[in-house]
Amino acid sequence: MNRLFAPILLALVLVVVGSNVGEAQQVVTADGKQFSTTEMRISYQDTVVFMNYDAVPHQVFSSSNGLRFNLKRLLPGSGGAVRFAKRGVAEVRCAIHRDMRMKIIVE
Ligand SMILES: [Cu+2]
Repeated sequence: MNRLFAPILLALVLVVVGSNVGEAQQVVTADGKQFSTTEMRISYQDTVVFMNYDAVPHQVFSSSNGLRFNLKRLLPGSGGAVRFAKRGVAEVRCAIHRDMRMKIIVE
């Protein structure tokens, strides 16, 4: 996707998601069919925004107990936010690209 445009999209996503006092947001990007990090520690109630910087769709999900989510199809240039309201470890995957894996540790 157009890399100049990506930060603008990200800014829009962050505005839409909003944020309450005491809750933080972190961003994970998908680029080159890889997540930008393999492991991330966040605090309970934090939000993670997943941004697709690739030219192909991704489908980011977690089946981990108590931390399940599914962002469905994230088209190129789009993003989705997940708020983690339980402590634990979310094994995050892409349903389309099996090699895309990361862990979110919710403390
Ligand atoms: Cu993918």
